[in-house]
Amino acid sequence: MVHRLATCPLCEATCGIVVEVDPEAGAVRGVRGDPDDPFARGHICPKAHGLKALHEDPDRLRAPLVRVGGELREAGWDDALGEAITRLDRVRKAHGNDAVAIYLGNPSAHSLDVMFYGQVLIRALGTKQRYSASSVDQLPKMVSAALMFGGGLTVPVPDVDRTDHLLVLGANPAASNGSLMTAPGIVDRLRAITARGGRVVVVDPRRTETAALASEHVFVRPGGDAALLLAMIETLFAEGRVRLGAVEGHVRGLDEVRAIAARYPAERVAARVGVDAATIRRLARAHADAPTAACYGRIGTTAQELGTLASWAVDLLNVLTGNLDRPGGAMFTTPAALPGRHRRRASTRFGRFRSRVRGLPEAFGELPAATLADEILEPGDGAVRALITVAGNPVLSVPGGDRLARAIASLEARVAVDIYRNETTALADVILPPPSALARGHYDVALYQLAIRDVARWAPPVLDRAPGAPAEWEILLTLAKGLMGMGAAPLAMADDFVAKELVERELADAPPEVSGGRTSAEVLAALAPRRGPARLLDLLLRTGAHGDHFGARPGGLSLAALEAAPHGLDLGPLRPRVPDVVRTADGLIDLAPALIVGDLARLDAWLDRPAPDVALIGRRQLRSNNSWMHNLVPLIKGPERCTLRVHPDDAARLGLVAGGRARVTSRAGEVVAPVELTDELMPGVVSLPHGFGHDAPGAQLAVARAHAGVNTNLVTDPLLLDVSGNAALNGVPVTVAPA
Ligand SMILES: Nc1nc2c(c(=O)[nH]1)N[C@H]1C(S)=C(S)[C@@H](COP(=O)(O)OP(=O)(O)OC[C@H]3O[C@@H](n4cnc5c(=O)[nH]c(N)nc54)[C@H](O)[C@@H]3O)O[C@H]1N2
Ligand SMILES: Nc1nc2c(c(=O)[nH]1)N[C@H]1C(S)=C(S)[C@@H](COP(=O)(O)OP(=O)(O)OC[C@H]3O[C@@H](n4cnc5c(=O)[nH]c(N)nc54)[C@H](O)[C@@H]3O)O[C@H]1N2
Ligand code: SF4
Ligand SMILES: [Mo]
Repeated sequence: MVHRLATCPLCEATCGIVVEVDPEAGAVRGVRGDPDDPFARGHICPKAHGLKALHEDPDRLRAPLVRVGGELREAGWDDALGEAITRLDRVRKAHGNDAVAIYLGNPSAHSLDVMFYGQVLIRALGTKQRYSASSVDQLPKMVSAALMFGGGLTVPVPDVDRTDHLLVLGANPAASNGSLMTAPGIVDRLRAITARGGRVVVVDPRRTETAALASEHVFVRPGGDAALLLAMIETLFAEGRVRLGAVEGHVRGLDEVRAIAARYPAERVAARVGVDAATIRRLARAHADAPTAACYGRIGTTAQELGTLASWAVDLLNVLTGNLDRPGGAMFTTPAALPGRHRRRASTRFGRFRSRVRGLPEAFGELPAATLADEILEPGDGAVRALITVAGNPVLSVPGGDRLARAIASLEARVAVDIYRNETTALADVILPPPSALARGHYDVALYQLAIRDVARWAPPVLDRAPGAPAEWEILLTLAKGLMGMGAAPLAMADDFVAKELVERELADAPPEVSGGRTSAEVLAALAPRRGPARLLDLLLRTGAHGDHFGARPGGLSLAALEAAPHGLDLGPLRPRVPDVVRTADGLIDLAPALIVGDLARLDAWLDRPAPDVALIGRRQLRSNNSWMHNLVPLIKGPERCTLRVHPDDAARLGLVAGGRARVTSRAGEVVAPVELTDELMPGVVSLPHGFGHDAPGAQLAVARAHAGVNTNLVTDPLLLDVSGNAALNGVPVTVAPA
């Protein structure tokens, strides 16, 4: 029995873990927190134990599946990969590159393999039909950050360890463990704020597990955040409390913001938002008067109708109270590995083309996932005829899941790279399962960009891969080279090509010192003999902000340096980064981007529209992870979780009883779910978790099927979108009646 260090890949908290393994048997005996991880300090949540169950899950696919005569059958790797390429290629040859769509799911953000080689596959496809879970998640924040700061991931992170005042809107880190805020052990960090005399204020239509830890909880009507925050900002201007602090001289659009805010006094928005005017003004003063304060918004502020406006307003509040870019406020990271770090161009990539059927804007090269079904089902030139999903389950994650399932079933070719035969992948012609997460190296390139301290931790694979089973990056690269007509080229050669390309791209705009004056060829030679994701990571680390510049900066970071520090490195608290971090065209933070100002018309319409009788919101649960951890007994056991939570007053009014069943109906569809009564919900708001509905034919999820629940995304509406194209999964108008 040996103990091996790893990083839990299951959520954004990036907890260091110790995995007890029997390497001979390839078996996992147990998982515990790594007390010597300087960031997580031994903290884990129940999901970490799920890693063992995940590794052992008999339903987790160990061999590829290929559809033969209508049925998915086990196949060898060469055959399955060949079959996938042939089927996709046939569609491309017949209908063009844009006939093949690709959807990347959430675990992509937790996997070096998919981060790097998913992009290679996308480039090989050369398709405009790109989708990901981003557009059912954080896209509004990315659009607002790109417009304000010049980069989609230039997102300010609340400095929770130093703040005196944390205002949380639409996030439940006590269940989610934090998002767009990598902060392991977040519950302790929140408790520490109040313990040191600070305040935590939670604004949420539900009195959540996080609200229970907070100094104050304020109910808000779903969708009300932008109006609430603008009204708070109006108070700040009216009372002469606006100050820019560190970013003075680095912003533009302040006068415009003053004029905008003047239109949203607390008294105008109070009734519709569900927060009285006195409370709005008090919240504003508290934020401005605190020695330091940070405003933080998450899914409740992004996956809603006014998500981009709300995301913008969150950062505006930070700017206007002098809290952007100062310790204890909202700050930017200095990540150790940052792709494209030296690119100086502004990277607002929005609306450069539009979706064929609904004319929706592209964002960061992707189209809204809510319109994928349209692009498949609507015949004509440019219709999608094939789909690759990588680490995604859009049938359960995207609004209009039933229609999407029908659309996927109608395709000429479907390939899935996934560890499960789930509600989406069961429709595929070929499923290519990557190895267990414990059999791959791990470094959180994406999540460390959003961490509350600068940190770096590399974990080599805990277990060996099964003989003959390719790594996920090898699966993706094999597909890519096959689709580029280079199927016969050795994988190692294709990988050298990928590394060469990345080196050239990273060095193109970089000052010569980051490579210690080396040419691209010399850099490539210095990265040998590493290959795969580890080589690409080493490049980013060595040319990165903390890098060793290939020896020119002794003591700097490299993958070797991280290998020598297996518990991870703490690179310190967040530091002021403005103006360096700002990449807008003129180098100034844009407080009033035209796209966002233009969207205020929708906010006005929202304010004028009466609140729906009942609005549906989502709910995350600690022992769950979107749609894919319901097949693990230790996590799913216990009382039924896919329940409709209803306030008792609403229940009385609507004729619902605890334990009875309710039919939830929207414009888009309906589900029937068991009722749970609780006054934690704001009256007029009901809540149903997502990721359930595990009764689809063909899926191989025996445990999940026994806890099937219903798919809330049959009720959420593919037509209800934010200006960014993100789905409004929260605040869906519904009617609720006994079933
Ligand atoms: N109504 C409603 N809908 C929502 C949300 C909501 O709040 N409410 N939340 C949205 C959000 S924030 C998100 S991120 C999306 C998630 O949407 P998706 O990403 O589409 O769905 P997941 O359930 O995360 O599915 C992840 C898939 O990846 C597979 N997988 C796990 N690990 C690996 C791996 O290492 N490699 C590969 N190839 N596959 C792997 C799993 O088996 C699973 O099939 O759902 C969204 N949908
Ligand atoms: N255990 C667990 N952890 C997870 C996940 C999981 O499924 N399970 N999923 C992961 C993923 S993919 C993500 S993106 C993150 C998400 O991380 P969080 O955003 O922290 O997750 P949620 O629990 O969905 O919190 C959203 C909150 O918004 C509230 N809300 C809904 N509508 C509104 C609104 O209009 N205004 C306001 N102010 N609040 C509103 C909801 O009541 C809820 O409390 O969590 C990640 N971590
Ligand atoms: S908080 Fe997230 S990263 Fe930490 S153990 Fe739980 S699931 Fe894993
Ligand atoms: Mo997400």
